[in-house]
Amino acid sequence: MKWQRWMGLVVALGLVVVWTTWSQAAEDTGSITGKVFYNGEVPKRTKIKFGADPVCAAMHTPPAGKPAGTEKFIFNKKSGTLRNVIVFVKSGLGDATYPTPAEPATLDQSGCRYKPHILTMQTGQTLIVKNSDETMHNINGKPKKNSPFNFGQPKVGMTKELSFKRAEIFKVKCDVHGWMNAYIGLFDHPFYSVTGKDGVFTISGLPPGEYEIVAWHEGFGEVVTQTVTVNAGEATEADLTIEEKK
Ligand SMILES: [Cu+2]
Repeated sequence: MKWQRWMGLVVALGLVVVWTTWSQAAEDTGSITGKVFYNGEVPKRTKIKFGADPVCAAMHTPPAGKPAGTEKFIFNKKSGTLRNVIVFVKSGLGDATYPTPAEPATLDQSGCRYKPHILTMQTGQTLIVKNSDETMHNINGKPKKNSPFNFGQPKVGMTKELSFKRAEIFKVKCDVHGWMNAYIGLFDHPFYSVTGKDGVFTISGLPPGEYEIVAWHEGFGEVVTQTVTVNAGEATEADLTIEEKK
């Protein structure tokens, strides 16, 4: 047999092994899915005042741009749910370790806002901080378990790579534009999800077992904890409710 044929055979066998492992993994694991409801008075969502920086203001003034609402508390009226809630596995994983994603996470400064407002990623993963605006931004982060950072990106197109060793959730802000802030959620495993417009979270790929999941929101902190059982090949439903702070 020529070497090309041998190579072909080796590649084919490799693919079979990869596929089998992947399909077994999908069958052997389960997921947790649900909605994060909010019960209480809904604070009024106002428009961000971009006036201080003419470049920012222009991007949010019709007809060229559109106004944007404050990001701290976004209630999804139709479903009664809350957006920008991180739901993650807090305990139950034991000593297992997980590979670091090769894909970087990106925190973009665009339209004088951080996108996304809530960014989740794994420890060790690369974070690309980038400036898509033709104005000066500054990225000031004060994590407690990782090294703090504070740097400016005065020009459009600038990028900087960061990475973090320890799991925690911390705030990032821009000292030039007082309304600009974001949160970075770092986890030492891949089991986390952020609620969107529908308030839904999904955590998949979990080995069968009992887990403690937690909901975190920037206005409430770690606010709801629930114990959930995961079975292989099943999606366990777990709705969470955040109550108004009184
Ligand atoms: Cu800024």
